[in-house]
Amino acid sequence: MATTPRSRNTLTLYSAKNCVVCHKVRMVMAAKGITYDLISVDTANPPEDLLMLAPHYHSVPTLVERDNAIYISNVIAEYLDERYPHPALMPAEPIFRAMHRIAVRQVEQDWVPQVQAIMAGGKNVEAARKRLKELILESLPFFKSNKFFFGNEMSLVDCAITPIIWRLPALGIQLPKDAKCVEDYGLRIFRNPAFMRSMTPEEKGLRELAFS
Ligand SMILES: N[C@@H](CCC(=O)N[C@@H](CS)C(=O)NCC(=O)O)C(=O)O
Repeated sequence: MATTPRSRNTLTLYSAKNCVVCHKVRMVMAAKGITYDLISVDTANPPEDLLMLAPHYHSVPTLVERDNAIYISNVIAEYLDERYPHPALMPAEPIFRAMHRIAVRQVEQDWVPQVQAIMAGGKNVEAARKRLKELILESLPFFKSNKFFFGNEMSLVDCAITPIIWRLPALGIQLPKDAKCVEDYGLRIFRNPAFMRSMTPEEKGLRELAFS
């Protein structure tokens, strides 16, 4: 994953040091064992090459493969799942694929803005904490009944959700005792070496791991 001038990797990922959507893409790459060059971006001061590669949408994550820049985290995640099919992170059946896409979209539209509002600080933090907690608690049946969010196989939905669960203590969110299944779900994935590989040093520092 190291960036070196002599790297033979064909993929480069522009990514921020602590960002749930970048973390989602790094999780997909780690789950599939994809090697790539990582360029750490300060989003307040994006590098010139990122501005040139994705002039209309110079956000992170942005994936570059040869001369092509691919952006929007969900587009990157699905691209990687098609380009590197093993292990598959989407089911084969169209109806289940649609269900996965809905869940990933809900995390992006409802959960991620709360995380970003908490990280931004200011007067909206408490409302964002309350809303994120509600959203997680509304999903308890999924955390409770399966090894992963949608069954026994890890999917893109888990890659979207787990970076948020990892950050809960750092975001100042404590779930009630009857939501222990959420932490148990997280621990099942956190214990996987691929999850550790998906994180930047800054993200690793967001939580003290207490594996039981
Ligand atoms: N919908 C985009 C959102 C990505 C996003 O919010 N990225 C933030 C960093 S966490 C960013 O790059 N902000 C700076 C900018 O948009 O110029 C995606 O899923 O990729």
